[in-house]
Amino acid sequence: VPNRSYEEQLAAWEGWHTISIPMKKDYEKFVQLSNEVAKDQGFSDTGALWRSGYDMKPEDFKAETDRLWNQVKPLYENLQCYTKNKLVAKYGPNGEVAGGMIPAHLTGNLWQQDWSNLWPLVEPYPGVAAMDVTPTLQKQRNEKYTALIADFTKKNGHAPSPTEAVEVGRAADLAQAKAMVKSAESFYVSLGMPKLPDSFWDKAQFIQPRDRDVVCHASAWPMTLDGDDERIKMCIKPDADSLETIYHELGHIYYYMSYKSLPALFQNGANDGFHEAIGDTIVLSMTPEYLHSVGLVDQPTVSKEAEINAQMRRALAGVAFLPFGLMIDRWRWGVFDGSIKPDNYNKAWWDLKAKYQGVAPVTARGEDFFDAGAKYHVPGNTPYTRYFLARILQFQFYKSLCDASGFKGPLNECSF
Ligand code: X8Z
Ligand code: ZN
Repeated sequence: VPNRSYEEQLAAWEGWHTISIPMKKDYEKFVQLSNEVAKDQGFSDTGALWRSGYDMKPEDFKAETDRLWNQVKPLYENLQCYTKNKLVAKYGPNGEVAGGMIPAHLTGNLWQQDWSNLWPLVEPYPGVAAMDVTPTLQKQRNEKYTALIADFTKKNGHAPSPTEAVEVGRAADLAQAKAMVKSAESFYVSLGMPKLPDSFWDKAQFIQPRDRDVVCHASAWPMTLDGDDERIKMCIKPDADSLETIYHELGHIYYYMSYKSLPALFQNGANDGFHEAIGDTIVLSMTPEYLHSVGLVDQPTVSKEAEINAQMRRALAGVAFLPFGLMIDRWRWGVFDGSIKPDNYNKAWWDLKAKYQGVAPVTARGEDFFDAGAKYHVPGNTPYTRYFLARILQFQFYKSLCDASGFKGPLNECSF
């Protein structure tokens, strides 16, 4: 059950944002060094280098992202306003910040990039067609645990001690994580893709290790240029979020596997947005009917209300993300080209959050904080506009795949 306490969510949000305070000085230095490298390569700064990978001039790419954003902005504004009203219904006047902003700590996500956790607050027709796969995934994990405990007891002639039970718990976590990856793999295989190589199952990191600190942010890696060694690195949990991320990561893996016979120069996405969009395209095919067919949700009720529920659920992940996907690099492009200076890092960050996302902090966030650094991709230095593009491309890919599969009917009902 998600914690909806205003105060506890605020404490969690503020607590996480202390992580990046010490990064600010290093980040300033990093920006200088990175720009030197970009200049050596003939670009005005790192942002221009990042914008150069789209078969158009860097300035034209900026204009293209504006064009795309203006097309989807009305949809986002409706979602933002509807959600804000629901937060006001739940929290009273504390549910909004002056100017119709959503309080940054109340979206069920530390960065306000995915609002899926707000589902119970915003569900248009409560109780119509259960779409949350988390309870089923947790039940599956617990069933594995019970079975492994029984095995242990049978084999050892006694029930496990508390320490042994922890081991059994980890075995159950790992088995459940692999089962979730298997089910995603079977979707790709059903589309005619190959199975994942054996080494994937031996070498990937599926759950958080206990003996060392790791970066849990999910990623996918081609370990060689021509071999059979693709891996994901995740800390999978039995929930809906992890399941979608698995599909996302396997999108990268299948892209790697598909182009590994090509010369190294061609071993990349058409652009980085394509790479991010493959798995997300597949996720769109996880319709209520599909989820039901693989036993993850009860019988879907087919009705107008159920359909609207399903679309709202999709919007909380996809539409809510759009301005976030854009503002991260609006900030970094400004940082790299010098229009945003270190003594203005945090103000510029929150100005962009307000402008694009309509979210605001409820406590002062002065320049002693470095809130951008609390988002993985900033210190990790992964460009972010790719995810904005992917949120557009995934629908175009999805439509093409639905057309190619011969589907006729409303697009949202298509599972290719
Ligand atoms: O970073 C990721 C993937 C790895 S490429 C897990 N994503 C973005 C994020 O988490 O911020 C996927 C959606 C957006
Ligand atoms: Zn990705």
